[in-house]
Amino acid sequence: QGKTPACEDNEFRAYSHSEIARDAATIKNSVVMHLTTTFLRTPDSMDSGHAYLASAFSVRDRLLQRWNLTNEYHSNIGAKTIYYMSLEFLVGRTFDNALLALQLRDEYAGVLGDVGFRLEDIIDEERDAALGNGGLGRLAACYVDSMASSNYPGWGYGLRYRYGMFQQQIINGYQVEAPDCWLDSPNPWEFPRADVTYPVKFYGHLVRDPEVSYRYKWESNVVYDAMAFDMPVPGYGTENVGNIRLWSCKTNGLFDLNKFNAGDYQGATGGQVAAQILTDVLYPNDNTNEGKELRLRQEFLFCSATLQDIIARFKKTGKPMTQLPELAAIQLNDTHPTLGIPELMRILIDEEGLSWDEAWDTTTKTFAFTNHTVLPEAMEKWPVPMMDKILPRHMGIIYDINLFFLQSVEERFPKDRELLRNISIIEESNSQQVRMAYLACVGSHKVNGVAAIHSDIIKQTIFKDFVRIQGEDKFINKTNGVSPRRWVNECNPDMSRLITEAVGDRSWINDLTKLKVLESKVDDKEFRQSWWEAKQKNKARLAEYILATTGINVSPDALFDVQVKRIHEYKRQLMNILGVIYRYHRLKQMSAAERTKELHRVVVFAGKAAAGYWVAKQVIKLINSVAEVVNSDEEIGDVLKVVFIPDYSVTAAEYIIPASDISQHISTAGTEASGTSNMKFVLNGGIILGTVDGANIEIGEEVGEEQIFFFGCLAHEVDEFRHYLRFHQPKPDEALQAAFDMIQSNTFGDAHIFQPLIDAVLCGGDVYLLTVDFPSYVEAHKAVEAAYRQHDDWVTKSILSVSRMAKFSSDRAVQEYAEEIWNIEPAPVGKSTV
Ligand code: OX2
Repeated sequence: QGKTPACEDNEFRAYSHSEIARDAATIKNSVVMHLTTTFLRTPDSMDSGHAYLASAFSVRDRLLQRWNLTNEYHSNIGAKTIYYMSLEFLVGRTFDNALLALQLRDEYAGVLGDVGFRLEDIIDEERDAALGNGGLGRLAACYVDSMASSNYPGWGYGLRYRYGMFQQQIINGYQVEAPDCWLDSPNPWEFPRADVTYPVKFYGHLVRDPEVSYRYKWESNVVYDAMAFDMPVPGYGTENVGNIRLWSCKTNGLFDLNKFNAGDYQGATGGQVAAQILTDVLYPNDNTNEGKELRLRQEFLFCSATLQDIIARFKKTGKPMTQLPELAAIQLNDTHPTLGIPELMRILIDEEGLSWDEAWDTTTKTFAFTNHTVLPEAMEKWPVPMMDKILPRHMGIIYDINLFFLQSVEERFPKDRELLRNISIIEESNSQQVRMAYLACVGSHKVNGVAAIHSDIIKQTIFKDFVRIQGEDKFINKTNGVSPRRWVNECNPDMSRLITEAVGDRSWINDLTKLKVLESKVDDKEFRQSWWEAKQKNKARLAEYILATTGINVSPDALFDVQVKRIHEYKRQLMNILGVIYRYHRLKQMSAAERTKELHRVVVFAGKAAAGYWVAKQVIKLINSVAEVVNSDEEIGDVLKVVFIPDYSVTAAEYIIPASDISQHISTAGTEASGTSNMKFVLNGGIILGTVDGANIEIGEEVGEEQIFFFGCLAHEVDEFRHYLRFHQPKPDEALQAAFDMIQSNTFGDAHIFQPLIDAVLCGGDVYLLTVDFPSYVEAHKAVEAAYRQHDDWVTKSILSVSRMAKFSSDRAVQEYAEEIWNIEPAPVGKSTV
């Protein structure tokens, strides 16, 4: 490789620093240039797919300039950087987001309009980057968005899955999974970095250092190369552009020419297949841990490449390794990247020659850990024999971390064997298991939950003993937030325009405290009318989307009642559909005259079930079966419609959320750590019907209790109810019994299919407390209906809610992390562009 000469050519430099050109002629020129030279098309043969690609590449050129400058600037000033490690980034689309960030949307709409395309149609050509399951992955995407927009030097690190979240088809009412081949067409939003590649070892054996007993050489000939792909993260209102670095396994060098020459064609590619599978698929599990060996190998490939990269960058500063925490903070997004802790220890001790104590001090000062769940089925544990086979060096390091930790505890709490057993990183079960949450906790200087109630619960449950040992201060709360860029400005243009008018400028997009001024508009007749119309327009847009995706016609004049999220027993979509069935039952009992007085309602569901989660898939079938019967019941007509929108995604959410009147967040109290769509719905002028759980509670505190419909038992009551129901037959109230009866009389098809769902409630201990909460759930729906009929009061609730939602911006959340955990400061590369 040639050396890099200092750049003395000022024209070169000047170009790389030039302003973004905004005039139509330059934009047109660059779109045509990409159309003809990048895609070998002519303007006459341009379809909307190529119009998208050519425009996206043209926008990308403009973004790249800023991207380069940002990276150059941050490394020049030696800025401390936050590395957000996450196995999931649920980014969605980038084109519109980039246009808005660069404030080029009107310009591109004009240029495309001149050649007969609507910008909305062009935007629709982009495929989602769906490298995540749900809230956890979308949170990671919102946080890198906030880092970029708030000028924090920050990178996301993740895996570049060849197949993202599966595509959900609904066939005969059942979910059917199809692969998500999102990379089939060119992806303008990623940059292959062939020169950024690291070897990652697996298996092998250890050779002890003759001089230092805890230092080893790890030898193995199973080595894979992880190569970086960078995705730009456009900052809004700033010239900063952030980065998500995703690793992909390289396969080219693994082709076995000797086997090929000997005619063994399958054998020749065997090594490639083994490598490729490492970054082929996202495990489609939300809040569950499958304990699959391939998943462990994915996690390690990710952690090893990331840590090597962070260290390579740090070493360029020439500083001693013990100063790493002064320049790098690493946040673990749940336990999935926890192997980063032993991997950093290995690099520092075995390769950099640090002592154990120096390495441990450096590691714990660098890492911090976010916990996102208390569900036992989600807790990552790896069998010791599996870990020992695949990662022998890391298993040894984990044993030592545990040993020193337990020794330090024993000094303070002598002879408390039970305490030692409870906090040990190694669980002494039938086959020993590594408890990843404990490893993450011990190896980090801060541990946080994602909403106030959740942060309290983890201190009282899984980390109770750790709080006692390591002190209260280590365990903190960081309530989640969502990006106002994507979740208001991008997805709800009409409401955004109204807010901009009320605020006087667009500054609210980077500062949600500005929403306060809406409160002064609450009595302004014209404003209220426009507010209502914006919602109606969004509902009409969703009605079109529903028609296109399901063939069902719904009226925007009905109340839109929405529950969209992963299908999970704890989220209780079953309770929702049972409520719908009860409503249907009541409507059927009424006279036609009585029915005309009923409020019209469209109940919208969407969400994916993990492919192996049978109960969740039966719930989808039940929803679709109910929809089929209700929607074709002529007596019922528009009074009740039930819709299951297939293939829920970030893009689908951008249509659905702004159109909701009421949205349901109805998890059994204490089970939903935070929830983030609840924030998005309220920020878009919708009202919540929810349990006293997760971030619902804090939303209620902010918007005021008039603006939210709570029901159900409280988190501290749950254990007692569950205990009671384990030994006593659950007693459904009349309403719930009516719903069960309707299912059991084959109203929605063969009742046998659904009997297991009923049995889980009546014979399985009703773990999610449907029988306990159903009566208050039905009451809460009545209250919603009465409130919606008071049209004026409803608009007031909607405006007041939005005006009080500042807390739930991811900008606030990221700022708190930056100040209280990462100790980093904003470093704007240029001037503000708002
Ligand atoms: C989710 C949680 O279930 C959800 O409550 C939370 O809002 C989100 O993470 C972001 O914090 N997998 N997904 C989650 O946790 C796990 C584990």
